[in-house]
Amino acid sequence: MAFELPALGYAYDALEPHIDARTMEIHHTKHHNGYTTKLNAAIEGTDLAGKSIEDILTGLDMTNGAVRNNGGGYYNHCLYWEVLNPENKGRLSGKLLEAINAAFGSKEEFEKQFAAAAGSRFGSGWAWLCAHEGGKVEICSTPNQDNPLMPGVGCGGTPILGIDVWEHAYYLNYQNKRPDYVKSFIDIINWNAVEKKYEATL
Ligand code: MN3
Repeated sequence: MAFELPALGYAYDALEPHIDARTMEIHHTKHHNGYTTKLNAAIEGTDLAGKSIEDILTGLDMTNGAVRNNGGGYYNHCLYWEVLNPENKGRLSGKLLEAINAAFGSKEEFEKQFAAAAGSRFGSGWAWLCAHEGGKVEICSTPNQDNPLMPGVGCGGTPILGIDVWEHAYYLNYQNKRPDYVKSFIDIINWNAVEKKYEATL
């Protein structure tokens, strides 16, 4: 079974004005599609074919550049689309709110630290909120298409929220103003989806 580019759960223009439709369309149909196609080509005929993406990433040989870059790119973007949705703006509750309060003191302080991690990632990469065994949450960041599931990368937890800070994620609308994009991203986090991912790790 080859990996497939997932459909978005919303229209390309659904996140405007935070993220513009053209950026979303190119990001999904060109970038994510490219990672998906190249991942499939990289694993075809190898013992990785047929494994879940999580198994591929957690057991990854980090010297395998094609699977590292394209497997990471495939997984990371699947998560990115899922954690965005303008309609769930601001609703963070339940066990995840408790874990965020325990780790950061408040949702506002979490947002500050998450924005700082995204803003200070030099060049291309991602910032993450990860859940560890026992329910503790932590922020980390990774370069390129690396992912905390990969061995020796990031904070080693399960990513439940991720922001893409590659320029292709924001440059058409925000140019060099990454902090403005990060702020907009935080405003449209689908907290219901993030909570579900968190609760699945407990
Ligand atoms: Mn991207």
